[in-house]
Amino acid sequence: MFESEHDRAKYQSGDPLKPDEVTEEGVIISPDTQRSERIPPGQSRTRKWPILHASIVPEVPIEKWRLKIFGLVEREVTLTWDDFQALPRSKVFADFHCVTRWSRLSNVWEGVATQTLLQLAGVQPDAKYVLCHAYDNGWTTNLPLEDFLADDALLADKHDGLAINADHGGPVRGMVPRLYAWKSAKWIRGIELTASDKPGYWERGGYHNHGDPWTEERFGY
Ligand SMILES: Nc1nc2c(c(=O)[nH]1)N[C@H]1C(S)=C(S)[C@@H](COP(=O)(O)O)O[C@H]1N2
Ligand SMILES: [Mo]
Repeated sequence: MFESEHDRAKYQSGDPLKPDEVTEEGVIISPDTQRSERIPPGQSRTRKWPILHASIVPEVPIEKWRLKIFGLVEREVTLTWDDFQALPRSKVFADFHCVTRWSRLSNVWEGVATQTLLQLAGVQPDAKYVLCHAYDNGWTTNLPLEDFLADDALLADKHDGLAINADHGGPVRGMVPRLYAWKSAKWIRGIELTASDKPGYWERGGYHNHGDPWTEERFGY
């Protein structure tokens, strides 16, 4: 039933952990996990962790990994792996909803809050949108700055206590739990702040520009 040790480790055999069962101090609880019905309309729970992406799995060695924060910032910032690891850490308990109709509940993501990263660079007043750039052939996704800066949004290097592997976007992936999963860039390498909205890879391909799973913003505008 399992193709790899990773699949076995990530399989959820029991009921999903409830937000009030998270006992660890300081974990941010994504508010959508506190809804009486946690699974958005048209979705169903997966116990596995499916792997989904548009093209390749880029191999990004930690020594070569860089994160650039640019565009409408006060100071352009380029972080190395060591720089990223030295930042204050954030831990988030959240559900994860893919527009192809699976939802993986009760994930614990660990990394650096998007708020922390944008404080480093400073946000210019006319910045309103974010375009996330990834290592897989220039893949991008766009979202409003406000959604990117949600309290439960982060750049994660760990999932449920283990390093995020290359298939799932390691060394570092974006995680914006309140939007459909394509807004969470795997293999993230750049955060670009812009004044006007620039549609990303799947947004140009017909996916919804915003992607709220609760109102089924799946396709089109
Ligand atoms: N860089 C990049 N990020 C991406 C994608 C992609 O193709 N490239 N696919 C998105 C989609 S559609 C989903 S459902 C999730 C899947 O994440 P997972 O493979 O870890 O489950 O990654 C998202 N982030
Ligand atoms: Mo997806």
